[in-house]
Formats: sequence, structure tokens, C-alpha cells
Amino acid sequence: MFKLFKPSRRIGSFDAQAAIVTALRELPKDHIAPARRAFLRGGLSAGGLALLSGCSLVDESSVETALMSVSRMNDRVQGWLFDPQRLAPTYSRAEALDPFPFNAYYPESEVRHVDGGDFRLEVTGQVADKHAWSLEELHTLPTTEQVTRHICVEGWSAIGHWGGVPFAHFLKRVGADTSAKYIGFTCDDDYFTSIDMATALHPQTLLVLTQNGRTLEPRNGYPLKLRMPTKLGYKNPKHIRAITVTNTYPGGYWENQGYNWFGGS
Ligand SMILES: Nc1nc2c(c(=O)[nH]1)N[C@H]1C(S)=C(S)[C@@H](COP(=O)(O)O)O[C@H]1N2
Ligand SMILES: [Mo]
Repeated sequence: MFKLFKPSRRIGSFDAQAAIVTALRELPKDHIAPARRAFLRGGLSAGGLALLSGCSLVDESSVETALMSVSRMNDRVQGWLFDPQRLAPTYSRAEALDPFPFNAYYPESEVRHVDGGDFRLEVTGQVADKHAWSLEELHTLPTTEQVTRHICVEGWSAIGHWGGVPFAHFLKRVGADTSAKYIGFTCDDDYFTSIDMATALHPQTLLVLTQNGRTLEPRNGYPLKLRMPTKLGYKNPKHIRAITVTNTYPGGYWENQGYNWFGGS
């Protein structure tokens, strides 16, 4: 499954992104951004998309609305198919890349340098304990390590070696309401994303403090990132500043621009 870079390939018969290209092909080319065309490939007709979404496709903005609504349906299907106990493949430490590649929505010269001494992780929403965590405190929690493959939709993947606190343990510690639908993350670089509760509780979902056995590098998300080998790269927030447990859909930086929200890999 890790050969597949496109999230759309996961659910062949019910494929939101796949819905789109044919639909877009039937519209005048200059109506649709090239980047969007590149991201969305597949085979459902415009008529099929209209049926699936219940939207009539009269102009670009109605196509966008239809695509978003099919993508949200796709999220629900992926949510149903997600097996909370199924583990992503793991590798040996020798296979992990060091240094690990960098990616963000800005160039590496603009990487944020967070002051670890001042750092406090905010925890808000449906949790019993809303106190903010210092790095020192986070380091007192039990940790584990994983070597897994990170897959970016931009067309690269890399095996990485991460260490940190199982996120399920952290959620338990803060008394999170695990019947809530979403966990939202806001980051020091204004990035944001959100995930489903089943993935948050997955045994390989890690609140990462180290990479390659050393403190996380600024470029890879110091002081704190979330690592999920069951999700695509853009779902893995770096430089986490705040975590919220909520039933209100938080969206995400790329998700709000059309990347599929569930983003399984
Ligand atoms: N805060 C923040 N997190 C982010 C991003 C970002 O721009 N800002 N980019 C995402 C994307 S698209 C990828 S592929 C990975 C890259 O992580 P890396 O720099 O450790 O390789 O971070 C993800 N998390
Ligand atoms: Mo990515």
C-alpha cells in the first residue's frame, strides 16, 4: 500500500478525488487551477459527481462545493474502513534516513525556531485537565520508538525513526473525552490540521519528541510533532502549539484547499 502516493487510490469504487478530473475535463480549462488538476485524478463523469454530491455543476464554485462534499463523504467511508488495530509496516533503524527530508508550505530558510524553555503545550476542548504542558513535563511521560514510512502527496516518501509518547496515553492523562469526533492541532507556523479519534488512539500514533535518537530538529518540527504512519504527510503536524478535543470540525491548512481530510496512507 505504500507504493500509492495518491490518497484517492485507497478507495477505488468511492473515490472523491477520482470523481474530479473527468468533471474538470468537461469544464473550460481556464476555470480550474492547474495545481488542483494535478492533485485530482480519476474517472467519474461530471454527471456522476453531480449525482453523488447532490450539486448541479453550473460554474467553478459549484464544482468546488460538489468536490468538497464528495471528499467529506469519502472521509466517512475511510473512517468506516479504518481498522483501529491494524499496524503500518515497520523497518529497522538502519533503514531510517538521517538527516530526514524537510517539507513545509514554505522554504527551509523560513523554519520556525521555537524556544523550548518558554514552550507550553495548550490542551483545550473536551478534556478534564486543561493545564498547559512544559517540555520538561512532557519528557516525564512514558515513551516508545517507531521506524515507519512517511508518505508525502508531493511524490516522495522516506523511512524515519521517531520517539515519543503514545498519543493514546497522553489523551488518557489529560482526561480526553474519547467519544469526541476530532482532535485539532494548531502549530507555531500557523499550520493547522485535525484527525479522527480512532486514528488518535491508534497504537502507532505518537507525540514525537525525538528523531534518530536525538531531540527533534527545528526543520522537522521541534519541539513537538504528531507522527501517524497510517496517515499521509500533511496530516502529521510539526511545531504543535495547541491540541483541542472537539466535535466541531476543525479542518486543516491543506484540507481546506481540497486535500482529502481523512488522508489515510
Ligand atoms: N507545522 C507544520 N506541519 C507540517 C507541515 C507544515 O508546513 N507545517 N507540512 C506537512 C507536510 S506536507 C509534510 S510532508 C510533513 C513534512 O515533515 P518533515 O519536514 O519532518 O519531513 O510535515 C507536515 N506537517
Ligand atoms: Mo507532504
